[in-house]
Amino acid sequence: MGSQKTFTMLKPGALQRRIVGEILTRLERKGLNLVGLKLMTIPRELAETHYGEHREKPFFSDLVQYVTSAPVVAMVLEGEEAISRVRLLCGATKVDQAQPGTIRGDYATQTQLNIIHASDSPESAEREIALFFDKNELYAFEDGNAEWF
Ligand code: FUP
Repeated sequence: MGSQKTFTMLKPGALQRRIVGEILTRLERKGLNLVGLKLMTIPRELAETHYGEHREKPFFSDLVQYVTSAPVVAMVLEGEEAISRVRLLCGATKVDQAQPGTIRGDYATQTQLNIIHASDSPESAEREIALFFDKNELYAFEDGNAEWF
């Protein structure tokens, strides 16, 4: 057990379908702390680097085209075992394997448009956070115990 940071991205379909709030609510309810958040259009080169492990796959160019086609919500979440917990909340990559109750299971209609990305290991989390966020865009989470809350 230990606190981890993980990179998560809501893909263009989440914005188009106006379900960003619902997905963020699920992540926050599970106790994950939001320490980085931005709306951005991903430059093609960044998308190709981010998904570099899939460069040879038949779906690579469609995937890059999709995630660069409109803004995404990029975020960094922090918490105990955040990497595996966020993956569990996301559900399986393939739409027909994503269980009901997971984000993909409840919202995704096609594997290629599966709503959300989340880092799958400590190495990918570190790499992806650095690709998408400058250090000064990340915040320390403050518990809501100060009097002005
Ligand atoms: P995940 O880590 O769950 O996002 O899964 P992958 O890294 O295997 O896949 C990255 C993205 O490629 C998926 F979100 C959608 C796309 N993909 C396809 O379009 N078809 C596939 O068969 C597998 C992945």
